[in-house]
Amino acid sequence: MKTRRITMAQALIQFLKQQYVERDGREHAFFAGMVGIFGHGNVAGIGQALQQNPDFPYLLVRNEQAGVHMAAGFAKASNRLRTFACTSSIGPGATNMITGAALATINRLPVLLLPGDIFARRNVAPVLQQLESPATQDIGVNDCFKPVSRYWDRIYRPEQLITSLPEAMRVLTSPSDCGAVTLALPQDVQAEAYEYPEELFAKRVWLIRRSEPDKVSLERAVKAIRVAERPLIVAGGGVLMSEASAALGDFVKTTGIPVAETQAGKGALAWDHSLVVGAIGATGSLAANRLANAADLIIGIGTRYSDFTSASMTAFQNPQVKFVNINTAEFDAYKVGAIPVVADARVVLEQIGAAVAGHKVSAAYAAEVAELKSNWDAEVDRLFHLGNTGKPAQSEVIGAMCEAAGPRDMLVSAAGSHPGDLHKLWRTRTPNGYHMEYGYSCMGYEIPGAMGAKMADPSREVFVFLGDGTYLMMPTEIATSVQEGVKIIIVLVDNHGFASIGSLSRSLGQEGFGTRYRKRNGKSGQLDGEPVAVDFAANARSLGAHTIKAANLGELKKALEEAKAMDRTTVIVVETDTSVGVPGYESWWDVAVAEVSEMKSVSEARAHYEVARKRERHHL
Ligand SMILES: Cc1ncc(C[n+]2csc(CCOP(=O)(O)OP(=O)(O)O)c2C)c(N)n1
Ligand SMILES: [Mg+2]
Repeated sequence: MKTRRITMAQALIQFLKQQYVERDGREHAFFAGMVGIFGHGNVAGIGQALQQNPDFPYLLVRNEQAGVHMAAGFAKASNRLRTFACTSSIGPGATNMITGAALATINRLPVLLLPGDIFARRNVAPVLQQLESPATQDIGVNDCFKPVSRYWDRIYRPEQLITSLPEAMRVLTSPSDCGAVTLALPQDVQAEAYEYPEELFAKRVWLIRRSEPDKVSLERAVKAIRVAERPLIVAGGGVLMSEASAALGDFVKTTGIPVAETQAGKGALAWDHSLVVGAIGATGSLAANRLANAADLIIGIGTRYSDFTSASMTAFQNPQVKFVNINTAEFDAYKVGAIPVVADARVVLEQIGAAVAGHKVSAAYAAEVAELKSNWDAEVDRLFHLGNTGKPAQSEVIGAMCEAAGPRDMLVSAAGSHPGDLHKLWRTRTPNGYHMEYGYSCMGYEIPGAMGAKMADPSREVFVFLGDGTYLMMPTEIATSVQEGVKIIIVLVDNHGFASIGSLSRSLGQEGFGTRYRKRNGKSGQLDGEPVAVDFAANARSLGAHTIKAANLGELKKALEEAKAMDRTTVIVVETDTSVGVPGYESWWDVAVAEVSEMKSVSEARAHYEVARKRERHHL
C-alpha cells in the first residue's frame, strides 16, 4: 500500500481539497476553502497545513460564530452543493461556533466545523482554556457541539481521520440528514505525523441523490389531489434546495393549485406568478392565510412545519383537511399525519404532474384564488407607498429596496421585525432571491450570511436588511468584507431598540419592558432614561464601509443607487417611523402569557390568549 507521511492536519486539508459533488450531471468542488481564527489550539496544526496549501483559500474572520454563518449563508445560496470548513482554536474560539452549528443544523445546511481540542496526550493538562472535570478526563467544551451537530467525532489518533472523514462527507452531502458536522481536533494530534494511505487523497465525487418516491405512497398522494376541492401547496425550503422551481411551475400550471410560501421557500416561484398567493402562517398574506384556513388538502413540499408556518397549529381549520408531504427527510414527511412521500421534490413533482394530468381545480376555486391574489398585491402596493414625507415606514423601506433590486439580486435577513414584514411584502423574482435565515432567526447572521451568499454568486447584488439591535450584536464582519473584497449593501434600520420584541411585549401586556435602548434613569432606576445614541454611520465607516445616511424615502432611493454603484460594502442608515407597522393577516403565534401576574394588562392579555389557543389543532 502506498502511503504518505504527513500530519493529521495536512491530511485533512489534502482530503478536503479532493471532495467533489455531482447533481444532474454537474460536478464541482464541495469545499470553497476554510474560514476561521487561529489560536494555540489550531495554529500549529491546521494553520501550518493551510499555509502549505495556498490553493485551499483561508479566510480570516473576526468572530468564529460569524465564520460559521458565512459558511451557512454560502451553503444556503448554493442550494447545499458547496460549503466552507470552519477552523477554531480550543475553548472560547470553539464554543463561539456552537450558535453557528445550531443555526446550520436547524436550517439543514452543511457546514464542517473543526474546533481545536485539548491534548489527547493529557500529561500537560489542564492546558490554557481547558474545562476540567473531577469525574472524567474524557470531556471538554467541544462535547457541547453534540446536540447541535448531525455528526460528531473527536480524533484522538491521526488514523481515525481515515474512517471519520467519509462519514462526515456522507452527512454533509445528504439531502435528508445534512447539518453541522463537528470533528474535534486535539491540538497535539493535529501536528502528529502518520503514514496515510494514498487513496485517501484521491478525488472523490459524492452524488447528491435525487431519490425516487415509493409507488404506493405516490398513488395515494395522487388520489388525494384528485379528490381535493380546495388544495393548497405550501412551498418550503426543500423546493429551492432541490432546484424544483420549474417543476413546481409546470405542476401548478396544469393543476391550477395555488402556492403559499414559507420563509425558506419564498421565491420558489416569482411573486407575480398568477398562482403565488404569498407568505403563509403567522407572517402570512391574507390570501394565503384565507386559503389555508379553508383548504381540504395541504401539499407541503420541503417544509418542516415550523410554528410560523402553521400559525402555531391554527392555520388549517377545515375539519376535513388532509396533508400530503413531499420531503427528502422521512422525519418531516411524516409530520401532521400526512401521506408521506419521501423523495426529492423535483422528482416527485414531475411524477405527480404526469399522474394527475388532466385534473384541474374548479373554476370557482380558481376565481377565488385570483381575486385574493389581486387584493393582496394591491395591499402590498399600498404598504410600499404610504406617503410618509419624513421618516419612512419600514414597509416603505422594503418597497424602495424591492424597486432598487434587480431581478436576480438577493435579499438577506434573519431576525427582528423585518423578517415578518419581508415575508409578507418582498417581491422575489428569481429562486434564491430571498435569503431569510428563519430556522434559528439568529441576530448576527445577516452580515456574514450575506457575505457567504455573495461569495456563492458574485454576479448578484446582495441587499441586507438589518435592525439596529442586530447591527450592534455583530457588525465586525464588515471589516472582513473589505478584506476579501466581498461587497454587500446593508440597509440598517435604526428604531432605537427592538421593534419586534417590543411590540410582542406590548401584545403580552408588558409595555415593551426592556426592549428600548435607553439609559438607566436615576429617578426610576429603570432603563427608561435618555436614548442611547449610537452613530451607526461612523461605526460602519470605522470598519471600512462606505456609509450614507438617509432621512427620508427620496434620500433612501438615491442612497440605494449610490450603493449599487459602489465597489465596496456600503451601509445605509435610515431611521424609521415606528408608529406605522405592517399588520397581521388573520393569523397568530403562540407565545405563552403569564398565567398569574401583578399587572392588569398581563391578565387581560392572558384572557385573550386562552381564547386564541382554543383554535390550536392536532393533525393526526
Ligand atoms: C442572537 C439572538 N438573540 C436574541 C434574539 C431575540 N430577538 C429577536 S428580534 C430581536 C430584536 C432585534 O432588534 P433589531 O435588530 O433592532 O430589529 P427590530 O426588532 O427593531 O426590527 C431580539 C432580541 C434573537 N433572535 N437572536
Ligand atoms: Mg431595532
